[in-house]
Amino acid sequence: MTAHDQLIEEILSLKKERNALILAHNYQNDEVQDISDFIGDSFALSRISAESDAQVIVFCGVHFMAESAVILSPQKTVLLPVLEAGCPMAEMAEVDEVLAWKKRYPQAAVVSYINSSAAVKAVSDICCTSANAVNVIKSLESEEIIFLPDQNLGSYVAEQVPEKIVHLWPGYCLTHHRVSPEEVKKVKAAHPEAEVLIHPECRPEVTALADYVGSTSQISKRVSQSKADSFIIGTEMGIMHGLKKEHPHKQFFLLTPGLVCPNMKKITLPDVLNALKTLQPVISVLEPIRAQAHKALERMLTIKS
Ligand code: CIZ
Ligand code: SF4
Repeated sequence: MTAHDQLIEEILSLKKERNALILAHNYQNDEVQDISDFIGDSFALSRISAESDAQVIVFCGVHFMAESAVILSPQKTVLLPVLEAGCPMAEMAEVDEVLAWKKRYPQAAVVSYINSSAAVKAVSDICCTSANAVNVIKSLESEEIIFLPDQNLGSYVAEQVPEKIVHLWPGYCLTHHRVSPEEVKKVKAAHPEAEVLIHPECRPEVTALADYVGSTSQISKRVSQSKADSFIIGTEMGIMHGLKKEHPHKQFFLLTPGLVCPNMKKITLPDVLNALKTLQPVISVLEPIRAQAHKALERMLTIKS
């Protein structure tokens, strides 16, 4: 047995002993995805966590995702194997600034993308994911919206819902924002037959060149439903692992090698083992904030994607 096999065996046996569930985001390292019980987007994983009987959740993702799991099921022990795995975009919106914007635009409803801290969700009217953002905005009575923190998802949504005034927060995802339209044109020229699927966290001039714009879950669904044999994937490279596994006869090209989120790659198998051994680091959200953030997430649940 190799050291790697031994590590996996230890993780799986400790997982059983602890009655733990291992969840991995679509952007996680391949080997972390392979030992997980479920792979998905942040919201799907939080729901799985809330619905499961497991007492311990090992959330392999970034900080705001583990927080969302705590918001939905505070009675569980939610572990983030590497505490420093954060989302720089979520950190671009702080509560004080959000409160200042609310004062500046008193008529506006605050819509926070799930990539935000629990404290920011707590001062928002409703949350959204990249899959349901358009429907969330359409559902609001308010004509004016503060959309945070992603300016790219915000402008994509604003374009689809022109009847609303959308005040865009100036945040962005370092990984998706750096994709250029030139890179898209180049890869399209190299694979003209491939369908181009791009995440809305990319800049508007990039998504304008896509055949389909969607979240990670929507991109996976689109691949399953499409008749095309090859695809150019415009989101974080971790998603390629699941796509290739699920569709061995289809071809996938990553839009650019720069589509790597360093924070998503921080968690390794030894970190997962360590979290199971020590039951640390535990993610917690203070109670008044959790309950307020829960309202914003629950309100989102009433809207279909
Ligand atoms: O909510 C998520 O999981 C993120 C960050 C991306 C997506 O499209 O699934
Ligand atoms: Fe945050 Fe972008 Fe990494 Fe997602 S890919 S966790 S939005 S930095």
